[in-house]
Amino acid sequence: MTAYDTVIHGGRVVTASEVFFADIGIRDGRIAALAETIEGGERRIDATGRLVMPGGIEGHCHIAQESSSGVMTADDYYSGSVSAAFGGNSSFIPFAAQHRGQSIAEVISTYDGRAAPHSVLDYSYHLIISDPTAAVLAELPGVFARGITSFKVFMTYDLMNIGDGGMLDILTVAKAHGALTMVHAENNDMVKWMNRRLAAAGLTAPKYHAISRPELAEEEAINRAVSLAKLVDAALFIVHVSTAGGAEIVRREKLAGAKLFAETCPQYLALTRADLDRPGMDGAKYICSPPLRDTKTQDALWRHIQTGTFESVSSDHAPYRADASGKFLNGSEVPYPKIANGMPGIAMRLPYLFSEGVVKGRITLPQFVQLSSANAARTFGLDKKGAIAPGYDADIAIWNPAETRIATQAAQHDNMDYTPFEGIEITGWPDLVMNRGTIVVEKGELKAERGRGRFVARKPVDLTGIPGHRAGELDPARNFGAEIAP
Ligand code: DUC
Ligand code: ZN
Ligand code: ZN
Repeated sequence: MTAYDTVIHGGRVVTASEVFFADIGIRDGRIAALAETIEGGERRIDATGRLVMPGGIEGHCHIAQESSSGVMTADDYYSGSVSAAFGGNSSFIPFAAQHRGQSIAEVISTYDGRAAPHSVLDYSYHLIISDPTAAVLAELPGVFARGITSFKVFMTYDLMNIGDGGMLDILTVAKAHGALTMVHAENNDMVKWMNRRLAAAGLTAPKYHAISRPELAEEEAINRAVSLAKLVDAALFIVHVSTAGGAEIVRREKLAGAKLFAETCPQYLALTRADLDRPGMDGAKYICSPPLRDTKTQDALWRHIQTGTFESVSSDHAPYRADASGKFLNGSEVPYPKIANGMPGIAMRLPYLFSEGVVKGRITLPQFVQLSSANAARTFGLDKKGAIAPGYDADIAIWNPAETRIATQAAQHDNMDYTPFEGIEITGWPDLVMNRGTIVVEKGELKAERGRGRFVARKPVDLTGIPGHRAGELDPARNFGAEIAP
């Protein structure tokens, strides 16, 4: 009987802080040993010439989710998790979305039914709250107890926008339980005002989508969201930051001590609003919110990635096919506001970040690990993932850093009919991906069974070392002694 089920040997291990040669011994789905040389193992995997890294944790993706206007994503938990695995991820956290009038219990049970029988990877959910009634707020402690410790709210879209008061209510409950509130920050009225002006001028082609959602709409909303969170000293995560101005606010407020986290996404680094002006209705494929910006913004976002403004680079995989099931559910020649919002990218996130980040010398290998998994583990409370260390889940991706391939839709494993990354040359691809010691993908082949992934109960957000903000008006020492109950 050998001490290890699997030994990965000869590879260069990358953690969030070091790069070193080591062998890894895996037993019962966990990393059991890390040493210069490990003998034995029922199975030995030769990683010579390869990088051995924590499997990616995809912290922002939409899987088997209806949008507020009723469009279902093309990917379910099977195709979504398979596609994620081919892109170097060992786990993912899609959203469980409440639509108005639904109880949270109903939402969670719906997504359990969608995920458990199908996912090939471990998963959790961020809960989207669109209707924070007293009854819904009262359900949240039970959700935290189950290990769903983060949720997303919207400041835009009429059917999702919960208003500033709703946000304060949610932030307050979240703070009481150590949960993290994630926010889509765009000023709803600015966008609606732009939509009316553009419609009145007959400017409804896909390219005007980018114009309709100004940079200032994001900047204003980020500033407001941070102010709301600071008032109650709650933790806040700004999703899909797409502007230099928004990133600057994040940087400034982090420095000032706010309990603030943020991400950007590959599409804001790889594409620009010029892509929305492709011939015919092809630009519809590039409609996402916040919208694509420009090359100057790309440079600024890279600098923020390099200098630590963002915890993660996430895909915001929101797959709607370019047909009547997705983008064109409302017709093929409709004005941009009627075109489904979002693009796929769950399998391209890490190869793109590796190629443009590590290979081009913009970030180090440990930074890649931080941005792809380690920080997500800490922020979203996955305390056994995101590291290569004894006791952690054997969630491991073995990468060939030298392999160059052109990205094509034909090579994707999602249910989509296009990739926005078509034709981009990528150097560095995952060869093998494992989740809790089980090989999920190896040499371009799926090896894992449908439904093997497990729900992961998450811990509260780790706020160690973050001072926070005490608003004077809520501090009994400075507000005439008023105790304002949460
Ligand atoms: N927000 C997202 O996070 N994804 C898709 C569309 C949106 O508005
Ligand atoms: Zn969003
Ligand atoms: Zn999203």
